[in-house]
Amino acid sequence: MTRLHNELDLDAYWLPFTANRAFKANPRLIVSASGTRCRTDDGRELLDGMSGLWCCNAGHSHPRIVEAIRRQAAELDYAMAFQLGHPTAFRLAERLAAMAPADLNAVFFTNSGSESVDTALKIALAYHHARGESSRTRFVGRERGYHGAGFGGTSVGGIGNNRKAFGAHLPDVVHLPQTHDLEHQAFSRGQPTWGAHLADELERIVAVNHPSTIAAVIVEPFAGSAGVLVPPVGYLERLREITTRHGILLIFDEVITAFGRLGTAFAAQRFGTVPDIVTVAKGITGGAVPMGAVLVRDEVREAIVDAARDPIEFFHGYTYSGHPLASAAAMAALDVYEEEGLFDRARRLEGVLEDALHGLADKRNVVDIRNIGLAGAVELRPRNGAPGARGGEAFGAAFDRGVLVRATGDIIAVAPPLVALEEEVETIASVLGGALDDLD
Ligand code: PXG
Repeated sequence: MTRLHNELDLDAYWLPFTANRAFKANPRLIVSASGTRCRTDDGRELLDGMSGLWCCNAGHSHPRIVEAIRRQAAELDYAMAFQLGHPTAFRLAERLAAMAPADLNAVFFTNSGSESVDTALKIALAYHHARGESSRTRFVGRERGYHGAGFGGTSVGGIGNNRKAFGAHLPDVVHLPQTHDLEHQAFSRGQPTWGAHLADELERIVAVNHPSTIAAVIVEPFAGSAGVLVPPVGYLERLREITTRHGILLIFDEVITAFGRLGTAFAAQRFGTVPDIVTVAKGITGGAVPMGAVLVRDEVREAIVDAARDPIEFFHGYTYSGHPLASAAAMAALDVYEEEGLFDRARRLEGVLEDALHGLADKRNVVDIRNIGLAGAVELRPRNGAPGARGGEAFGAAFDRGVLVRATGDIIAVAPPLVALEEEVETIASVLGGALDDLD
């Protein structure tokens, strides 16, 4: 079969977060997908070990979601988003609020994780402003955190490569230390027992800067992009305790962790820790239509709304906030999660993934394996003088053997769709193991 890309001019499309020159020399194209499988332009079938990119939690092109989008597109493609609404967005907001823990009852819609993060940061600033604490403008992020590609998210993010070309970013950001430690945590199953004390660094940051300057702390419950860095037992609880004590808002960036990745609707439920603001995207629609949302506790919204002198209480939003197609896709995705019991299923598959991944411990160059929920990572020793090369080659070798994983430097991440069969979860790990055997 001729490869589709032979007929394509690859020049104009500038791919995101991609080695464009290498890609265009050896393009990999997906032309269709269904359930846990994707098909390439040269007719090969791949098992999707990454749920798209942490988003297709219900598998690809779930008929229920496809039909909901189709019907919504025919009925109402778009309704003005400012000073006007449409029913599906209200239903979705109500449903998300009901799924969320505690009083995370206000839902602000966006179109991506990056927009959710920027929105959450602005809500935090507006909250303190409304309460007469305008000096609280500083944000605390974390080393190796990823919060999207907006200026806000890049600023609180802790990945040097994502920041180096873009100047000063938000002026007032401090970073907590990251939580992963090979010496104390290597080959942990689930949450490592060592490391809760790393949250105490927040006390030092608060003391040095004074609480009255700090608006919010933002962390991913587990860091996804950096390679599945699992929070130590007690760590998130301690962040909650310190932030509460100092009047600082706690934001959980749940773009990856919400909608079943951890066997619960939100990581906040899995870890028994309720933040003030939660950002989501990705799995909210099962990846079928772009959408994000920010869930906000009653007190935070009320402070902003009650203090407003303008009729418009919060000067922020997007043309496509609560877009009808996205809202319809999200309602259908939530139906699928519920009716197919996918969050419980993720919980059941967690042990299967854990055993399968940790079975790779003796493979060459493996320095760590870690997992939580339906996510895991295998960390490889970097090749001398060529960091990231081994990870990239592992991705390529797994692809050639029929499984999609994700390489971030020398860390291989996997996050199977929640609909995956036990055998498929095992296949993802065994194929990755075979790929590792291919590498020097
Ligand atoms: N926050 C978190 C925690 C994320 O993981 C974003 C925000 C930004 O979302 P958008 O929708 O704007 O991309 C993300 C995105 C990877 C990978 O390789 C992870 C993401 C995106 C692309 C690749 O792990 N997460």
